[in-house]
Amino acid sequence: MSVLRSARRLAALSAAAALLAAAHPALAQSGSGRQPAPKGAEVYFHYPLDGLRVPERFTVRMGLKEMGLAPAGTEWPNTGHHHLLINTEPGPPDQPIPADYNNIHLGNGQSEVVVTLPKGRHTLQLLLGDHNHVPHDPPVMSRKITIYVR
Ligand SMILES: [Cu+2]
Repeated sequence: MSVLRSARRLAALSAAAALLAAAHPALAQSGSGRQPAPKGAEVYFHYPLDGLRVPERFTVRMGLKEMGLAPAGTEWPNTGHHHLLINTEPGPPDQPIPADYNNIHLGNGQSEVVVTLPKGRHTLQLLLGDHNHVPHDPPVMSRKITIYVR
């Protein structure tokens, strides 16, 4: 997808989210300024699992309980999109998750992503973000796993 098309799509999604928020005041953010996470919400790895040896190119598969996936920019209760944190720590929970080589946004609502990593030890962690890429309250986050690329 071209950058322009992406920008147009984002603008359209943001406009849709604004309309939804206007039509449904209950969708407004919680007192913390962050979207509330429902009780029992959990994000986890289907693959790889902690301690696994993997090839340089592999697919990370994610699971989510008690919440749904939505594209970034779509404000809808109890939804979010996945972020894969590679060899990094989560930032402050009230700040948007950065977008860089260590923080992969699955902004179309995907539940899997192909990654290529150099040989050696790496850590992976999942963190759900809301329509604005901000973690929920409390954050919906997996534990950090270690994998070995061979
Ligand atoms: Cu994001």
